[in-house]
Parts: sequence; structure tokens; C-alpha cells
Amino acid sequence: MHIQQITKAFRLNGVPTNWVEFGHGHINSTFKVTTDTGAEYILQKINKYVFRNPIRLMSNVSAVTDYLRTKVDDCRMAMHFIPTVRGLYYYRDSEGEFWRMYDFMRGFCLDAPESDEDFYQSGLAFGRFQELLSEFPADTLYETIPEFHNTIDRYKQFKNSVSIDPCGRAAGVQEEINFVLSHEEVGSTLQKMRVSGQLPLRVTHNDTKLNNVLLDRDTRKSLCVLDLDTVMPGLSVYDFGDSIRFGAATAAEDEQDLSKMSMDLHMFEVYTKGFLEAATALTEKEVEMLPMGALVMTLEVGLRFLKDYLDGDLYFKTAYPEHNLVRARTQLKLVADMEAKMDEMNRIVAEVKAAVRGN
Ligand code: GN1
Ligand code: MG
Repeated sequence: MHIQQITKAFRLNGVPTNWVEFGHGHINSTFKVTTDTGAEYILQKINKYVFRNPIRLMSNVSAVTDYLRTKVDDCRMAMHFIPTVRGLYYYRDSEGEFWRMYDFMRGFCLDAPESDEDFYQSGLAFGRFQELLSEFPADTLYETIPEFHNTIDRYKQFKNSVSIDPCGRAAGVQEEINFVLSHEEVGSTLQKMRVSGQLPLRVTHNDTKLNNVLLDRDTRKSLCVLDLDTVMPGLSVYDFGDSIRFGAATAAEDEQDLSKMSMDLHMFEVYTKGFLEAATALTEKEVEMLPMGALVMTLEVGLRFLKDYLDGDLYFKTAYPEHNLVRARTQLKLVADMEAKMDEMNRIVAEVKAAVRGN
């Protein structure tokens, strides 16, 4: 279906004159649309393979953004979705594809921090997200991807792919498979604490990479967090952990030279500072488990990349045949490095907590 046709379904300011592909997301297709009045929007086709229920997804996203907009003074601190002419936040085209539009916000996102300050700003942004939503009833949100961070379930799925081995790839990656399997117990720690109630259910973002933080073009300070598709009930420590996995890593997610991949403890400290300064509602237990959140999240993503490689690259977009395997290897390398640095991470969290909270 033609992009211009799609945009007609939404209540835009002006008539679209220009649209270009935009961003680097692994999941949705994204376009930037400009109208004859100069208004700028983002148009996205929601990936139905990943998000089986786009209507529920948009219900979560609009509930959270509407709530956030009542909590902030600057409209750039919360995303603004555009209703369709029928008053919905999504449009279903004749081919059954789901589309949504939101205001393009003047600002920029980074794929990697260029300074400590950038990463500190992203810690503040995700901490603020946690804080602003601390009184939002998390259990009213749908689980848009059921069992998304249920590592116990992820292990079940992983073992299933290993045993079916649909592409005959398992034999070539035995070392990686063994690494994942040998970490099953540590991987299940937080899920068990969620079930037992030791960690509270929160509204979580679930994709807390630096490139989902919008920074102000002039001040370079964080404005808000983007990509709310995976907002759902979850654990705060996972949101923290995914940021560390991505932003405190010394190499890109798909770096081929594994010797370049490790965790930078200084960056870990920088992010922890921003996150804890903003997220004042976290419990003592949540703060204590932050380093474990980083470890488990990295392990989970490594497992997911490896599983997708075994499955024949069905989930994540790939640029070349071994892309998912390369990604899995970097994540597993990072897990090993985090394990070696666990004591230091715990010490840093305790120190930052003492400095920020005074205890
Ligand atoms: C996917 O496409 P992107 O970058 O927003 C994935 C995350 C992974 C990430 C790994 C819905 O996010 O869970 O951590 O790739 N999103 C979904 O780069 O599965
Ligand atoms: Mg994203």
C-alpha cells in the first residue's frame, strides 16, 4: 500500500509532500513524513510477527503517553500520537497491516554515547520514566509480548529450538549453546523474585537502549524516551539492565572482533548515577539487584539472538547470514565479562546509592 494513501487516514496538519525511510529499528518499518505546512511526523508499520495484537499494543502506548502528558510541563517530554479520522490511534489498511503516526520531535538519538554526559542523560531519562509512572497501575497494561522477559520461559523456547534444530545449525554452535545452558540458574534468579513478590511489578519500557532516548539538539539534555511498543508490566531491574547491556558495552552489538567486547565499569557507574537520581521510588531490593539485572538481560538477549540463528533468522532483521550468531557471541562475551565484574558492580551500586539517597 502506498505511504501517501496511509497518511490520509490520520488527522494531520497539512497534506503530506515528502516521506523517507527513517531510523535503524530491528522490528517496525519507519518513515518520516513532512506536509505542505512544514509539519513533521513519524509513520510506522507495526510488525505483526513480533506484535501479535497491535490494538492492545496501541492501547498500552496511548494509556501511558496520555498519562505522561499530564505529568510533564514541556510537551517534548512525552510522545504524542495522532488519531485517525475515525478517532483511533491506529489505522488498519486493506491488507490488514497496522499503522500509527506520532509527532516528529525535534531532537536526536545516539547509537552510542559520545561522552559520559550522554549516557548519564539516558540514565536520567529511563529513571524519570520509571519515576513518572511509579503510581500508574501496571497491572492494567496488556502484556503485548507475553512472557517477554520471562527467562524461565525463554530457556524453554531455547531448548526447544536446539532440539528441533530446523536449519541444522546447532552442531556448529555447540560452544555457544553450552554457555547459555550452563547459565540457566543465574538467568532465572530475577524471574523467581518476581513470582515470589520480592521484586515489585512496575510499568517498564523493556527496550531501554540509548538510541531510544531523545536528546535536545541545543542543550543535549534528555527529553523523553521513545519506542514504547514494549511498555508493559515488568521489572525495573530489567530496564536498567538493558541500558547497561547496550550502552556500557565497549563494542557494538554486532561487533565481529570479540576481543573488543567488555563492560566499561566507569560507564556502568555513570548510568547508575543518572538512573538512581531520577528513580527515587525504587525499593532497596530493586537497587540491590540492579547489577543482576544487567547480567540477566545480556544473557537473555544473547539467548534470543542464538535461538533466532537456530530458527533461521525469523525474528530479528539481519543484514547477512551469520548476523544473529555474531550478535549472540558479543552478548555472551559480555555476560562472561559482567560475571567477572559482579563484585565491582555491586560496590558501585552501593556507593552511588549512598551518595544519592544518603544511606
Ligand atoms: C529489538 O528493534 P529494537 O532495536 O527496538 C528487540 C529488543 C532487543 C533488541 C536487540 C520487540 O529492539 O528486545 O533487545 O532488538 N525488540 C523486540 O538489539 O523484540
Ligand atoms: Mg527500539
